[in-house]
Amino acid sequence: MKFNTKTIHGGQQHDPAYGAVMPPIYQTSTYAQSTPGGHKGYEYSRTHNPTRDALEKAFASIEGGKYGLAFGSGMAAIDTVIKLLEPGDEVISTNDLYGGTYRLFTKVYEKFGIKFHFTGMSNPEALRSLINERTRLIWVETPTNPMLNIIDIQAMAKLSKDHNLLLAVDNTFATPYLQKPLEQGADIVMHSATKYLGGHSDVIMGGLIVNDDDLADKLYFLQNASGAICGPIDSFLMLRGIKTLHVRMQRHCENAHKVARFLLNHPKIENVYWPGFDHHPNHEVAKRQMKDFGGMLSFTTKGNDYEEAVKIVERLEIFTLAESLGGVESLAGHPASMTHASIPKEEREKSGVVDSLIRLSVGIEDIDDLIADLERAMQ
Ligand code: P1T
Repeated sequence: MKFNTKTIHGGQQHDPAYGAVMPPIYQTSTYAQSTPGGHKGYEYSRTHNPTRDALEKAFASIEGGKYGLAFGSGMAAIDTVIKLLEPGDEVISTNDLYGGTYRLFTKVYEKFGIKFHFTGMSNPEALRSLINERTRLIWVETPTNPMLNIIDIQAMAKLSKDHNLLLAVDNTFATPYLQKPLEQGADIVMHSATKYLGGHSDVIMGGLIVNDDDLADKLYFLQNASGAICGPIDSFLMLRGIKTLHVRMQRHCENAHKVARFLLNHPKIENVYWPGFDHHPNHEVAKRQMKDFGGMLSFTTKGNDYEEAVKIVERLEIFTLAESLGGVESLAGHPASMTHASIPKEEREKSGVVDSLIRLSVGIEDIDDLIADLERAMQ
């Protein structure tokens, strides 16, 4: 089955009870048993729920993996991965990453004795010096949030295999429409499904997809033991969103391409970060690894002027000033004060998250309206 068919049918079957084409919303916490342990495969909805099961199969299908797990948020999914580790273990992570992930690593898990090394990953060989006998996991976000750096998944997979480490890839920005990390050697794919997978800014959800049986068992155990699952209505909405992923992504990419070119030529703009440019430092990796360049981009204004950046985002009318990304509607964000405020200024500026940085999630509206909105906001 090709990807554009998997988004609609992957892992799905018509409901055996009445033939419903969409998996019904099984809004139930528990299931009747005829005798203790005598049930029809479902005991309690933290452990399993038919609507969530359908979604988990869809997650696995679109990522080309064997097992999918759905969580109450992207952060809950990341949290579950880190719970695979023991005190004293070490993680090497991208230094340019979602502020909430940085916060979870440094403010929650360092306290439990896990050590995190944050580093640029454009040269995978340079990472070897950070690896020691306690290193367990490499955490990669690609494209990175918000600087749109591209990390070579195959090179990271080779490095992790050489040292017997797990490689986890946060595939939120790219989605499996653009890249499939498991096929490139990753062990775990993670999603903030809140974003492109859901696609309509109406659900908070996370996902994990893996191939390895033993790893899947450990993650299912943690999902049930900790309980950060998502409910049946959200599972249904997510299934509905995924059905149009390929069509939406195609238009997100087309529109972002045009917005990136418009910004590049604008006199008020200093830098535009978008992996589709020939001059982007990781353009060649992006071309090899991704089908297209995605719907996200960031830019800075001339003179790194904070006031100017704030004025621009306030003046936008079609782009909504808001946290999040990946919905059909265009959003603009100011990472330094919003999504990445939990990273100390000194740290975030090292990876380019300066005060004038604006991040755009380019939606699927008419491109002429989007460009006109940006033009007006920058006058
Ligand atoms: O918000 P949640 O579903 O819990 O997902 C967290 C998360 C994880 N990984 C990446 C790459 C993300 O971008 C996010 C959430 N990001 C935003 C809310 C944002 O505006 O960047």
